[in-house]
Amino acid sequence: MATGAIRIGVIGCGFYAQNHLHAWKELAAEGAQLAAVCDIDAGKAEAAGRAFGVPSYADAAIMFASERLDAVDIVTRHDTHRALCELAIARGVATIVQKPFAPSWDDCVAIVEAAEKAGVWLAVHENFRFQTPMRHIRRVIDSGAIGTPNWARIAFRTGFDVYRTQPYFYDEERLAIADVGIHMLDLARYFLGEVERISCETQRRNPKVKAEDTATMLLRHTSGAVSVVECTYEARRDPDPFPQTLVEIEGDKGSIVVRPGLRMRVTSHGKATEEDIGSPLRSWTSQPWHVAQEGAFVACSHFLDCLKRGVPAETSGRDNLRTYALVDAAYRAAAEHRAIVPAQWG
Ligand code: 89Y
Repeated sequence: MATGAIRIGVIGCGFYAQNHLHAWKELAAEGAQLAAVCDIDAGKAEAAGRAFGVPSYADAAIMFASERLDAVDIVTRHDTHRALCELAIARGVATIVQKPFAPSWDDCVAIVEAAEKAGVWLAVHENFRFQTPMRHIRRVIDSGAIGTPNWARIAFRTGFDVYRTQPYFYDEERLAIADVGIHMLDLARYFLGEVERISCETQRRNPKVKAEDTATMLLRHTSGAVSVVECTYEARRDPDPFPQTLVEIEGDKGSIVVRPGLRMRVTSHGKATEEDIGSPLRSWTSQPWHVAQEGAFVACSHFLDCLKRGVPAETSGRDNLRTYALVDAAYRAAAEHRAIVPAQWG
């Protein structure tokens, strides 16, 4: 890839994109250069352009024609992802796209195929696995302290008003699994490996919401491990851990238990230790969102490092198809009342 700074255009300047914009700005020290911003809402684009001192556009095609970009970070709603990815790929611009990858499996596959055919680097901004607490857990697994992981529970249970900042949630055709369950399923892969089959029960506990707001999933991993993967926006808990993911993993030599407040207790060969694995606050992050915001920062930092080294991202388009297949399989499992084998590609 480029030898100088990596010039990045951000498409989408809404609520979540602010985290990406701050991340790229902070990563200037590592060789990222936020070069331009774009949003179909010209007001949002101009505000971001002013705040971050870069040119702004209301049309992505014009941004591509006017700017020399090494990479684009697409932080729009998923129904726009395929067209925007195809636009970037056709211009040979390395592409990062926010999760969920696209509205359908066929769209995701088409994007991956287009990128591979054109030889364009493609990554999905699937960020929960990049959160500091999740990286800590993975380090403990890799250290061998709990032996071979054979059971896990991965849970995102909150009653935090996510509808205030993401009001489109009310009308989504697919909600809890597609929005946040996708992160939990990606973490299940990250901690326990690939999945052989999945079953799922969904609930709609909030009558104002069109789709499911709660899902309870059961996964059999190819290693033989089993995981229970849960997500809900309708838990009434005190403390409410939003947006923390709580994890329990058992192995043949010990266990890892992460409780609200992100305290991790590791039992290894009969001896228990405890540590704080909370995310640090950055100058632009704030409680309680900092856990998720910092995950977005670490993800961007990972993508930058991969772009500089010319290697695929951990969450490349090809890799993310496996997470997306689990999302699709979970919806099918819930609809058909049976365990489903996730689709495979390539
Ligand atoms: O959209 C979701 C995500 O990806 O992280 C947290 C969130 O904003 C609400 O659950």
